[in-house]
Parts: sequence; structure tokens; C-alpha cells
Amino acid sequence: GEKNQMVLNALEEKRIVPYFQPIVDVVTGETHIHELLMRIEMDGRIIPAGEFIDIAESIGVVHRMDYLLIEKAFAQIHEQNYQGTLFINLSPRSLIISEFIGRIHQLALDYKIDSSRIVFELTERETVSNLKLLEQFVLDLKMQGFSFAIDDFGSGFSSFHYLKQFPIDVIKIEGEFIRNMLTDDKYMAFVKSIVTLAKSLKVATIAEFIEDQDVLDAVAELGIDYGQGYHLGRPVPEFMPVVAELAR
Ligand code: G
Ligand code: G
Ligand code: MN
Ligand code: NA
Repeated sequence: GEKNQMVLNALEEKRIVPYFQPIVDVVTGETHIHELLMRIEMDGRIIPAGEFIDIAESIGVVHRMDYLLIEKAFAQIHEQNYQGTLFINLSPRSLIISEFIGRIHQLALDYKIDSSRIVFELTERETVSNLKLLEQFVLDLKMQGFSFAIDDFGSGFSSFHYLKQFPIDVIKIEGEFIRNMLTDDKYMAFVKSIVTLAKSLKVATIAEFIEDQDVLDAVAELGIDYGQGYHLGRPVPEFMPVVAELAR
């Protein structure tokens, strides 16, 4: 359809652009981490990933888009002399392409970006057909020094299953839980149980969708390590340090 063509054209014309959203250390207020988010540039407009990533997956081009985006992001790390960590969303579909991993590793070498500064975020929006293969690639990348986060933890797409199967370093708590936890006790209970789980597994935690100061204060109070959300910084086309107003 029309949308398929829009995605294919954007890929062909390399109109895939990197946006970066800060992830803030809730204890110190420092920003040493950014999440890389894919956007398409079209007629002077910026289209967010939510409007096309499912299509890219279904027509089998998401790995090419992921690769192009990562290449542009690495170039920008170089240009801006960014010294921090980059979280990269990957479709499991990209990871199980056999050349993908070697090419990412080569890109990191080309741009002199140490693998310890890269964390891949895994979400499962669709059924992974070959879990054993995915596991093998995750282990490969871990051995090369890359880290892994589970995105949207608790959403039901990617919860205990990934935690059991893969060596995970970071849990990103489902944004809807964080956003609603102060007004709905049920969500607060979910968040608390995820924090307890993460602590007992010695896995770091990130709270997503922090949209106001009250939620940021609660996140700090709960002992969550990092925060992300519109209150701290929107996705933008450059690496932007933010200064968070932290509760004491
Ligand atoms: O940025 P936005 O809110 O539109 O993101 C919507 C969805 O697209 C999220 O689930 C996010 O994880 C996914 N996404 C964003 N950027 C990328 C990317 O670079 N690669 C892949 N595979 N998914 C992405
Ligand atoms: O699935 P994933 O967590 O990768 O999706 C990330 C997307 O969520 C980002 O691309 C961004 O557009 C969106 N996002 C980031 N911060 C906030 C926030 O504070 N509130 C809401 N509603 N969405 C956010
Ligand atoms: Mn993400
Ligand atoms: Na997420």
C-alpha cells in the first residue's frame, strides 16, 4: 500500500534520521545516556517510529533501516564528540540476520566506539520464530562487550520470557505503569514488584514516561536508577545534556 511505499522510498533515499532522548541518573541528575530513536524525514516533516516501524518489520526492511540509522548515529557521536552511552532499539528481526552483528561490530570499530558504550534494547512486538537463534546472537554480542536491556518491561510483550532466556543488564519499566502509578495503586504495585525483581537479579532499572516532577520524585523514592520522559527531555536530533531538578 501507500505506507509501504513511503517506507521503501525513505530507505532508498536515506531519509532515516537519528533522534536522541536523554536518560538521566536519578541520583546525580547527570545525563551520560541517550536512547536512539528512528525518524523518517518527509517533506520537511518528521515522522516518529510508531507510525512506520510495524510496516518496516512486516515488509522485511527493518534491519536495513536499523543499520542505516546506527551508522548515522555513530557518525554523529563522532561529530559531537559524545562520550556517553547509547541505547539502541533493535527489532529481533534485525538481530537474527546473520551479517547484521558483524556489520554493527565493524561500524563500532570504524567509529572507535567501545562496545561497552552500547546497550541494545529488545522488545517483542511480534512472535520471534527462532528464539534459539536470537539467543545465540545475543550471547555473541555479549561476548563482544555489548549490553542488553528489555524494553517496555511488564507490557506483556517482553517480560519474564526474555529475562529467563537472555543475559539482561537493564530493565526499562513500561512507561504506562510509571505514568499512572501515582493515580492508580495497581500500577504502583506493578512498579514496586519490578523494582524488587530487578534488585534481586542485580539488574539496573530505567523508568520511562516521566512527564512531571511528582513522578520523578516518586521514581527516585522507589530506588529506580535512571529516568526518561518528556519532563526530562524530548527526543531531539542532537545529544543534549539535561539538568534534572532532583528531590533530596
Ligand atoms: O519513537 P517512537 O515513540 O515513535 O517509537 C515507537 C516504537 O518504535 C517504539 O516501540 C520503539 O521501540 C520503536 N523504535 C524507535 N526507534 C527504533 C529503531 O531505531 N529501531 C527499531 N527497530 N525500533 C525503533
Ligand atoms: O517502546 P519504546 O520505549 O522504545 O518507545 C519510546 C518512545 O516513547 C519514544 O520514541 C518517545 O516518542 C515516546 N516517549 C518518550 N518519552 C515519553 C513520555 O514521557 N511520554 C510519552 N507518552 N511518550 C514518551
Ligand atoms: Mn525503547
Ligand atoms: Na520502552
